[in-house]
Amino acid sequence: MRTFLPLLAAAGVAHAHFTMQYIWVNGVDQGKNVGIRVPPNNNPVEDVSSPNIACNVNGATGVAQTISVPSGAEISFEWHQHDQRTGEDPISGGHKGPVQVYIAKAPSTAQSFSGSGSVWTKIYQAGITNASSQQWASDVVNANGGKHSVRLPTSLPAGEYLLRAEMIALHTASSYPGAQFYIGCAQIKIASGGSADPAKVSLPGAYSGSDPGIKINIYYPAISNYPAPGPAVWSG
Ligand SMILES: [Cu+2]
Repeated sequence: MRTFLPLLAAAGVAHAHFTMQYIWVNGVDQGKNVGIRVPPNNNPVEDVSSPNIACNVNGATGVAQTISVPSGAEISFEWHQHDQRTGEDPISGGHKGPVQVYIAKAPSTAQSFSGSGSVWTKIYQAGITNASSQQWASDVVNANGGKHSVRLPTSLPAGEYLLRAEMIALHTASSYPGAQFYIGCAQIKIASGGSADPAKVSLPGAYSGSDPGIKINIYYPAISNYPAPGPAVWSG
């Protein structure tokens, strides 16, 4: 029995996980979990070949609400560890890593769209945000009330979409599996837009466990230029 005690103690100080809980549109909070495919708990996805890498556990199934957004809207994503907006760090500060955002156009409604197939376009990425202090995008999110933002390209066609925000915690990523993928998908409807048809990737498919941004020791040597996994950002 004695030998279990250190293990229990170690588990007690493990970093708490987190989920995406709010979407903001042009600075307006849309409400808790509105339009969001909520996973059953705050655990990360670690298997990049799993269908869960698209929209988290149970994320292939739609929810009733789809959020209307104007063309070119600024969308903010807000993450928390637990069912509370205050009283603790939004995300536990030990979770260091990049933030990425993808979008996928639904053939019909966002609610009926699973997000499978070659449908995803990356529209945002941030990795190391200050090399000298080894500040990560996740540190900025934590300091910003759990929020990060992206502006939707105005050239996106009108229609319904899945928006996929991802925070990858790399504190245990020196071997694979180890990187922790925190994923939140929201259903949005863009009323008007352009006619862009950007390059797309599939999830799973775009990531490999040997990607240098997924299997990575973030503590040594110091990172000056993080090799973000997945495709290049499409800026519209
Ligand atoms: Cu965690």
